[in-house]
Amino acid sequence: MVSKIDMPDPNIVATAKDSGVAVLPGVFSQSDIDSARKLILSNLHLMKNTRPNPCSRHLAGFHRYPELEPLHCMLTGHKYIQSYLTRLCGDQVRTIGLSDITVNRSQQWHKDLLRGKFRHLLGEHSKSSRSHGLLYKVIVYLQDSNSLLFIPGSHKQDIALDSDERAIPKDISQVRGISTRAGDVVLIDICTTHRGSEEEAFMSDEKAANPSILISTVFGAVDNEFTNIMEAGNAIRLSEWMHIS
Ligand SMILES: O=C(O)CCC(=O)C(=O)O
Repeated sequence: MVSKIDMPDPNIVATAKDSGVAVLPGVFSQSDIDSARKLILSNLHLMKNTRPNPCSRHLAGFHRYPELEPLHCMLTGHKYIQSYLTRLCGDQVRTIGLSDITVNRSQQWHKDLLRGKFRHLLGEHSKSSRSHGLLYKVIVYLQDSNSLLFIPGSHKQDIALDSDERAIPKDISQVRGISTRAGDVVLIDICTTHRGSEEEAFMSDEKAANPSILISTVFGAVDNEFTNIMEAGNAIRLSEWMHIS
């Protein structure tokens, strides 16, 4: 019998390639999710508050912290997730150091490319029309979630990366939402224009007591120019992030 691990669903692969986003349902159990939440909530002291909401936290490059490495392995070591990434990116994949944990963190429209003052590091790869289909972010929401909004097909469309204002969609009829259950996995092409929740969504006692958490990391093909460029540029951006107080 051919196992689920050997056989990525071709419809899900096609959705990721065509629209820029796809969901793998039910990859992790509720107990996996509960353990991941517990680990993050006991390590909030490692994370920064970079939003107005005092309950918001962010840790960029979380894979570097021994306490949190098991969470990165949860994303990288899962054969079923790997089977999709090799189908999407190439036979041999690796992560690039672009990993995040966010807790009650708002996120405006953007692409996950290097942006603002880091955009020049991409060279020709700043064009999504050239760079789509090569690097994918894997996101796991540690609760049911409908925060992710995106523009289908935007991973093939260039926008200027000088300001995230450029990512705000002019035609809101193009916007699609993604609803996920705790345990689902989201695959998103890093060239896709997307956003998370507004800041106001986290301004409640309920969110302070029971925060919305996501973990993510980005994969690309080994020996691929775009993989190497994003990794090198992200390392520079990450070293600046470390100095934000
Ligand atoms: O908060 C969300 O749902 C979206 C997260 C996001 O935009 C990102 O990880 O790049």
